[in-house]
Amino acid sequence: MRQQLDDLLSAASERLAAARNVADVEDLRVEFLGRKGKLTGILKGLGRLSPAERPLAGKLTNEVKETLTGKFDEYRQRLATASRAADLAAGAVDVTLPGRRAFGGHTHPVTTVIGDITDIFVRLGFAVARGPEVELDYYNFEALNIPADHPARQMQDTFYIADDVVLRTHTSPVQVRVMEKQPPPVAVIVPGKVYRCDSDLTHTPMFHQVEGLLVDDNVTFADLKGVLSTFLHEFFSPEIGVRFRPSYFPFTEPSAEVDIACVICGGRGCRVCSETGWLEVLGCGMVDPAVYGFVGYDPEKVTGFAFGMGVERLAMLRYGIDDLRLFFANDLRFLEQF
Ligand code: 2NM
Repeated sequence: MRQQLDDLLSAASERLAAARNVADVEDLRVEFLGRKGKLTGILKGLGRLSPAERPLAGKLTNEVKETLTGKFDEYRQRLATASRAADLAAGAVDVTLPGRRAFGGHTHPVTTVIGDITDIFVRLGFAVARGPEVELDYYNFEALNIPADHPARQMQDTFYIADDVVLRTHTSPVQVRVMEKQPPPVAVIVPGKVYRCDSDLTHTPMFHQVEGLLVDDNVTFADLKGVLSTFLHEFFSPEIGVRFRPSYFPFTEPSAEVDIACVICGGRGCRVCSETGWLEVLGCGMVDPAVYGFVGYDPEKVTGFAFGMGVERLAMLRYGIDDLRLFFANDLRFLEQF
């Protein structure tokens, strides 16, 4: 009996030492201490002993049972702790590993150029005005002295929303709205999206403009030339050549277009400037007195100049971009260069 119990104890100890996890320990507990287990088998044999032997044998059996129960508890505890430590180690973060670079956004070059243009005019004393992109025919055309039979009104240039509602084809209607609301003096620039029913290599149906307007008493064409030359020298370079050419717009008289010396060839002539040495960058003029009539200004008392420029065109010249469509393709390989 004693030998049996000693064998059982050493067998259980040996097997426990080889247990790899809590489940192994539980299997062994069932095998040794369970209702059909090995110790129960020995206990059942107690009945065959003489009444004199029984008390000691019972005591020994109970001692072994307690010893084993304690050992099982100890191993269960130890393996559970080890398993938890292994889980934690497996899921641990190595704070010494190099980090993954966060994806950073970029300002779109068109946005950058609008900001730069705006900054220059704000420093010259202009305020920034904005207005609706869906505009009444009256503000987009009528009040700008563009009569109903003017070619710019044609369906092929203008997106019509209704008979008298259009997507604005320029930001000038905002200047009209500003003049309607406030008496002179006025000095505003209007950056924003404009829309024309036009799409090819050099035209997109939506593009960006910055237009400007300055009205006061005694504003002259010399003021126009001074402000716009200053702007171009700040935007491109203080050395760049600038020239004014007579032109025509329905809302200005006289009107002019402004060229800068070609940014590619410096004026000698190349493919970009069509061998002329010059690049057109602005339209401008003295506001036609007819426009003042629409907004309630007295053309006998005030004069002013206005101008407009295409943002994508200026961005192309500044950054040496030869394809307008790159601005709208949203290809990160292009955008990340700015
Ligand atoms: C241009 C060229 C010339 C212009 C005129 C006006 C307004 F509202 F005052 F009449 N706003 N913008 C203007 C004048 C725009 O863009 C090429």
